[in-house]
Amino acid sequence: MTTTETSAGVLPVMADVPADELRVAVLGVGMMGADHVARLHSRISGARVVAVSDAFTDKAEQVAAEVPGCRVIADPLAAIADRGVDAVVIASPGQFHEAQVLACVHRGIPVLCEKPLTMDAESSLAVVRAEDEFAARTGRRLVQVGFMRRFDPEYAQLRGLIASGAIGEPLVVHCVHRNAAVPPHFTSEMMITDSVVHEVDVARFLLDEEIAAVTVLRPRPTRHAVAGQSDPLLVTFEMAGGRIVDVECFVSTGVAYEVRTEVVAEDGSAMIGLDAGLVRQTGAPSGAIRSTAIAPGFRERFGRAYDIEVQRWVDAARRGTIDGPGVWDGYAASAVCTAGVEALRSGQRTEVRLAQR
Ligand code: ISE
Repeated sequence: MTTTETSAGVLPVMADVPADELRVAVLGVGMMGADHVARLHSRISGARVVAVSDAFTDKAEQVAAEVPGCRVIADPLAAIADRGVDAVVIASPGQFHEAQVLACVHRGIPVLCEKPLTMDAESSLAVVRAEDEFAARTGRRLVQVGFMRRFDPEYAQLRGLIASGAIGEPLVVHCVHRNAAVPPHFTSEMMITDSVVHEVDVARFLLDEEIAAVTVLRPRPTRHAVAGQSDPLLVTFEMAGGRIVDVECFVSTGVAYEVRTEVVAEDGSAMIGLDAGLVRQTGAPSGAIRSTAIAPGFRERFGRAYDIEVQRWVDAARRGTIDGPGVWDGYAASAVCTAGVEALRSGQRTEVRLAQR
């Protein structure tokens, strides 16, 4: 067997993989992981999926069969340790992230971890400390967190507009986060940790400051809410500099996938997420209407963002580093969601406790 020198040391080269191609293992091939395998296989250059791992072996085998040369490695930690793997995408359930991300850091290989980084602020901080220690020794970062909205052209444009000063100082941000439906196990807590978490990252990304406190209001629930759960929720973030971000999170609208963000600033405002592609006018039985299509789900709405995110991650990983939100962003999101769940339960304004870096 031939070998090659990489950031991780001397690795065996698989016969059918070009020497400079990043050999990726994808852990967890449910909806998101299978999507990433297909993306890496068909649309991303410079990388190849060489291994997949999933608790459901049948599913792993089915996904692997679509990618020539891809193996199934049953144990995800064995996949991370495998000398034929240069980098890892983690799309497994959140409770496994901590051990898997730490194993990547200990082996010194780049990893793209879907949110959440870990299940709570304390364990996310442990990952921050482990990667900081690696970075102090090597000067490189390894962990990128899958906040894909940062790569969406509309969010990037909105951030650029704020940074240009053209609309003046931002004061208030309004966020709408609506899903057509969620599975029956989806609780109000998950609305914070799974859905609002994206708005946490958006607020920090657009305004470039931390969130200091969270308040959660429970309006009258829709009759379509998962039994016993509060849906919609109204969440406010008080930013460290005094700006306010409000989020309407409504996950059983029965309509489609709607994610909008409006920044209200001193000299104007700007909004994204209108799905205003083709505007159609038709005569309908009850009168003429003007309509546009709405993305049915997050994979359609953010498909381009995922492609850009993964291509940039691959390009950076081939240099042994990352190019996107890192461990601190993952930790800050965990800390805000911890405060958010507390605020949901208590009905009280809850301060976010961030550690020193
Ligand atoms: C899901 O996990 C996502 O990440 C979607 O972007 C979000 O809209 C949805 O509410 C979450 O459940």
